[in-house]
Amino acid sequence: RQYQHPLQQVWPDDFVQRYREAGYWRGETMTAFLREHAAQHAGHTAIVGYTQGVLQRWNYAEFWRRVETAAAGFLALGLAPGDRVVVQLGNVPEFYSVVFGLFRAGLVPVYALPAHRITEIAHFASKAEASAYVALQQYEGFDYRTLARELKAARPTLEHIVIVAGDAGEFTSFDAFEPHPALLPVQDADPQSVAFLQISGGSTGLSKLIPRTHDDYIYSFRASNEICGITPASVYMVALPAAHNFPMSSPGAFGALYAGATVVLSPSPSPEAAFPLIAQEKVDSLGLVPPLALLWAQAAANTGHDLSSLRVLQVGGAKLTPEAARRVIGGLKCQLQQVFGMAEGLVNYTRLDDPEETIIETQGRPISPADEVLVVDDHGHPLDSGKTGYLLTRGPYTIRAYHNDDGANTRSFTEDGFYRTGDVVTRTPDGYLVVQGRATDHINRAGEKVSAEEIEDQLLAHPQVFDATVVSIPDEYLGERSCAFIIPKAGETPRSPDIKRWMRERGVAAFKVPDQIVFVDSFDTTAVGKTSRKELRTRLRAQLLDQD
Ligand code: J2J
Repeated sequence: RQYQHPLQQVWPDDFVQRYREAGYWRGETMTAFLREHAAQHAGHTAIVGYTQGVLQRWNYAEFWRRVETAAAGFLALGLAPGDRVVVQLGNVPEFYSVVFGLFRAGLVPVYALPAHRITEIAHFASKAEASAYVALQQYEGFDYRTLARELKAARPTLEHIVIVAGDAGEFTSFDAFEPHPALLPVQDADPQSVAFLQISGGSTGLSKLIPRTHDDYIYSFRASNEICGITPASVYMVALPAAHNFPMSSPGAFGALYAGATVVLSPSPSPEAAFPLIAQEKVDSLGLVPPLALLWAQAAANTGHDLSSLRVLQVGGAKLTPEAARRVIGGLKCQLQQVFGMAEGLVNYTRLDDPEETIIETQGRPISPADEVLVVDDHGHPLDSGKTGYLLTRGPYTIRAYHNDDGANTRSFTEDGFYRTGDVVTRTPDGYLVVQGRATDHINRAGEKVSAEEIEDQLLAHPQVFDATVVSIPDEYLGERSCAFIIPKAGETPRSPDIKRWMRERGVAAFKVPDQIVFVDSFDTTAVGKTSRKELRTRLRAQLLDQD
């Protein structure tokens, strides 16, 4: 196979040439544009956000100074260019000084979410063969030094643990990093090398790692800026978790920083946290998942905060139904933009000047003329527009392989390099996509994707569980929620709160704990052995919905 060097780009040579010649890949790096902004408009505000309750405001010069200090600090620990570093930070300005510091040092961040716990973090550390872990001392009431200790015990080869803000305890303190200009690399990274590893929604089993290169990722947010109207005067809010691909790159904080605009971090996506910041900083664009957009539309109707600076509200991560789209438009008096994207690459947007019907009824069209989109049937044969099928894609910012995962690569990519998105879509004659559902069994819980298989595996480890099948069911607020059907072992009568608590205590992200548990004697009376898990999930889901 061609994926010998997992940290190098894996597009075949003819595609590399094509994407360069077309000007999509320009040989830019994640650090060059920041350095330039620091020189050209040093005093312009780059980042505003809270660290442990204290509001910080960094201009581009200050931000760049912090990036260089971070870079030198990581290198002074003995980390070497190319080393992977698991980063678990919340919506704090340091999220950006850490990750850009890692880019500046030629180190490769692996983005974890604040909700992840030891099970997920240990998995990322192994898959990435990480040398270091960076976390906040505490965030949303959780002390990450506890997790760091468990990680150290589970992964003795992980050498460095760096704690940001607060008492680092026995670990290295990020706040104590000092500038060492002599340690910094003279040259920026190779634009075609992997800049970071993003995590997949995990449609089957554990999350996979997504290698994104400087060239491909920069193209995706540079082009997004144009589509979303981001200029140096823009003020973009990160309301979803900063590590998510959506608020990072569509156009996200990275797009905003590339444009030389201002990024405002909301400590939480709730209207109570975000509305005062929108009013104070005159935020003009941001992205939300559908349940939050609906909540915001409701809250906006009777808020005392001035939201008139809002120009564009982007909604994505899960399907926004036409009815919900109308409610969002009615509640928030700004332009709605639907975004259908994925951390693996392809992002679709409705355009700001599209007719309202397109904005309400579709999930947009691809960023790039070079995005190849196929809608295929069960046998992989391409279908005409108007027909519903599986979405396959390939293009200048869609990966060709996961990092260090041959099994997933065989399943998830076609022979000719198309990524199997797992989404079921219809394409309109003018190239817009309407998401109809998906082929893979995951629960899209308010934009957080949880693999049914991963939860089932967790549940099977419980001493009272004989078998478990997890399905998604519609939820008024979350869009979908998870329901676990459990067959207890003979003679056992487990209780659902105990199982949920047991799962949390095992150290998995809270959003993976089943929302609902139904105990059953058996899954079916007929031919269980011959039924696939997938069919079983479909059947159990239907039975449950019938009862309602
Ligand atoms: C239906 N399903 C959607 C939408 C994503 C921008 C926006 C979102 C993501 C993201 C992202 C959807 N309607 N509007 O990375 O840059 C579901 C699909 C898709 C999966 C990807 C971005 N928008 N989805 O959500 O990697 O099933 O990325 O394949 O988290 O979310 O999830 P994720």
